[in-house]
Amino acid sequence: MDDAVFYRELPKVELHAHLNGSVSVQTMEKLISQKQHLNIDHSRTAVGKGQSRTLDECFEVFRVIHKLVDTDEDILMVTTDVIKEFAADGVKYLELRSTPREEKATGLTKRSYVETVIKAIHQCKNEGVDIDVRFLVAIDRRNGMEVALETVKLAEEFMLSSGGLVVGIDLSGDPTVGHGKNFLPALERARNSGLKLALHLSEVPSQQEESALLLNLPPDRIGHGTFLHPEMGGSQSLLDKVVQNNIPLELCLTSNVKGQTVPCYSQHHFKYWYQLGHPSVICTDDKGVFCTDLSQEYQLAASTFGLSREAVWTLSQRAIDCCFAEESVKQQLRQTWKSLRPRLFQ
Ligand code: 6MZ
Repeated sequence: MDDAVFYRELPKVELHAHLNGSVSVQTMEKLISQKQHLNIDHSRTAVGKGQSRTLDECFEVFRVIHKLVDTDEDILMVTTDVIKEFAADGVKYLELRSTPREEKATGLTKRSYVETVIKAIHQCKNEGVDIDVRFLVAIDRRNGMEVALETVKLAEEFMLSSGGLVVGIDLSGDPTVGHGKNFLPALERARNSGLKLALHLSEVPSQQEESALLLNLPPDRIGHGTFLHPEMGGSQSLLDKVVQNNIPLELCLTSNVKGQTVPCYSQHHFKYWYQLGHPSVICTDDKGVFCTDLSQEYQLAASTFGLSREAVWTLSQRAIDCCFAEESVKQQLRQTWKSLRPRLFQ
């Protein structure tokens, strides 16, 4: 079996995917042609092969995408397209995250935003798309603590009314804006009400103080964590907190290299955590913006760090342990992995 087939057929778990960052070129084309008056071309919605941007410039890309995705119909289309694309890439379990937005001009509200994402998940399930999907409601740090609290309340409601589809909270957005301590009350409330916490931590340097505070919660998973460990300017005490609490890391190779927070693939912190034997999950972050998919990310990790197919298999299988869905779902996924294995290793 050649590599491309192996990595696509490999059953995978995707735990760190921002909805609007995951919109593919094909879906973007539909949006651009529906909204020609916005005069947006593709070069502003993605970072192509061999290109890179500063993290700051990446956040400009999201602002452009948000202009294109501003109605309930758009949310429904991008969510169903993204789910189907992950499924076609061999992803069996997906946790999507997205920041509820309101757009006065189109009638989009934060509530209808979440409802529409949930509707899309149901639609895909009813159509028989072979993937299990959960939703994390995202807090954009740019919007401050009051909005964060509102977001948590909305997530609590939907956790109860969505039949277990809303499973947690994500803290994301431009890491250079605001201080994590402002979000502690909202995050504590979320945790106490049973929502899981996936927090972007130390995506940029010099955030030790913020990371230490947020690690005390502690989060259930860490996004990026690029500068947590001592070799990257973090500290032993941060490392100890992550290791002692066994907090899985969501690691996104292409995103970090294209977003210029990691100088090159071989220096990606995946190597550090993987060698430590710490739970490390390969993810895409923004497959649309960074022009990648999860199969490519696994292949990239394997070729960069010399992982055998057996090691790659174990890596994808261990990601199941880090899902926020209930134990019965994880058991089903383990069964799926078991049944697919012979085909990959015949
Ligand atoms: C931090 C990121 C991110 O929520 O509109 N987002 N936050 N670091 C990153 N690294 C590149 N990539 C994406 O998806 C887009 C939003 O996800 C967050 C940002 O808040 C961005 O606006 P949604 O679906």
